[in-house]
Amino acid sequence: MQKYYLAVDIGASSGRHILGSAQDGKIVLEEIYRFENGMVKKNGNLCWELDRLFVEIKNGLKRCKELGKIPASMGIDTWGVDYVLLDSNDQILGNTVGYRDKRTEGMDSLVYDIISEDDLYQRTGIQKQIFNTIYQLMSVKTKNPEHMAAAKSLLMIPDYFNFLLTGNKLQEYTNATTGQLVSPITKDWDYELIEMLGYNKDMFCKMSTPKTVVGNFSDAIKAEVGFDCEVVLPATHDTGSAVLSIPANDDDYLYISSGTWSLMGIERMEADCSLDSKNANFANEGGFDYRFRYLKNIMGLWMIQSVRHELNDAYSFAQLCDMAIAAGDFKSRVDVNADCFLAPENMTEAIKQYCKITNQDVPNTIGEIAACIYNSLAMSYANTVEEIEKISNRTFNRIHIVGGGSNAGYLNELTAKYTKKDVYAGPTEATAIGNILAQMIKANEFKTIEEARQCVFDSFPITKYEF
Ligand code: LFR
Repeated sequence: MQKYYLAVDIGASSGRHILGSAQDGKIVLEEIYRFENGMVKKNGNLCWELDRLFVEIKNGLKRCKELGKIPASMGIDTWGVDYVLLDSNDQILGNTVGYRDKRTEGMDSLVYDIISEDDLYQRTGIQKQIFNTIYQLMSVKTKNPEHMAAAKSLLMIPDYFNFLLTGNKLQEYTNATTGQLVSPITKDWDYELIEMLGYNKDMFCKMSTPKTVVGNFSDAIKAEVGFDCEVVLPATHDTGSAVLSIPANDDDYLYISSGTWSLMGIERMEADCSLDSKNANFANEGGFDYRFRYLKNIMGLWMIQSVRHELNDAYSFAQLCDMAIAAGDFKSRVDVNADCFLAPENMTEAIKQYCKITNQDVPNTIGEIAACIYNSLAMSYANTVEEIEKISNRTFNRIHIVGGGSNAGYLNELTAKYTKKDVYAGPTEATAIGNILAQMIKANEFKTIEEARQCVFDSFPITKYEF
């Protein structure tokens, strides 16, 4: 009988249930369920709808049952940095605030009053992002101290869903590292740092690595979805799963995990927590088998996704690319990583405003806006390549782009052009594949990461864009 592994992969804009199986030496995927995601305004905060997302997770499980394809195991991955605090009755304290909310404004300086920015980087190796868990918790400590005092557990989002499925509370390592509270040396919570910051130390759960079994479904979930299943930890940070599925076994490449964000970097066995690395704003995120993901967050497709929404989703991404190509001569560029693009009221206006204050031509047509975004993104990739090559003191031959954004042919062409490197695009479902690979490695379908990555290479189309 065919053995299935289920990936529940929830990104910032959508979630999906994907069944994976090994057939004739290849991985075969079947998407069986998809749902929307996004942050919504609730009592003035941008929040995730975690209750609805959990209903969607169960809906997708019921779909497995309907199809008669009961997975041998399942794993959940999501974005990083966000979490819930649970009280003594395991109820969520406060709003389920998401990372684009403005509550973290000014929280960096409160953190740096306690520990200098340099020391913080040397301890954690994590890139400063104003939305990191460390700054979110400073906002809770200062604005809702009663929540921090009452909190019995802090669970990152995938860990929370795993808890709802199984009743067990574990903290998965790769997702935890995104928060800037984990030591790359001990690979555990940095309790000394946590105490210095005055955060409730007791709420942090036991650190567990990918391949750990969280548990089986609780009786209530079994009854509701109609079957039992073992819940296994993949790299629950979506980017961690995406990086596991890069179809290469040498180290002569950089990768971009391309989606709402573009995460560009390399894989490393040791963390680089030097000040040079800090000043270039790189992160050493924890990866599968303790391989570090040395990378930078680049604003990514969020900008074009936002512009598309502002046009009432009237155009497909392919159409927007075509308009950008037609406006190819438009020369204005923006710093895609500028704070003003993180959560503007209106992205189109934010881009126009940026061009205006930097004395560049203001984009007027949709094509000009799109050309400005795509070219600026590719330019940012090229700058990042330069920085990584300088810091690591070596050069890289090519770039692998994985994830949904690897479909954007025009952006891939621009990436090859600006970085002067060959680009290999695909697989598009990298995150779900990485999630499934972790489960397959756990089940001994693959002995090593290398075997698993070779199988990704053999199983999915990869398109080359020559520089
Ligand atoms: C990508 C991602 C990034 C993280 C950002 C916010 O989906 O997980 O890696 O920096 O979302 O959590």
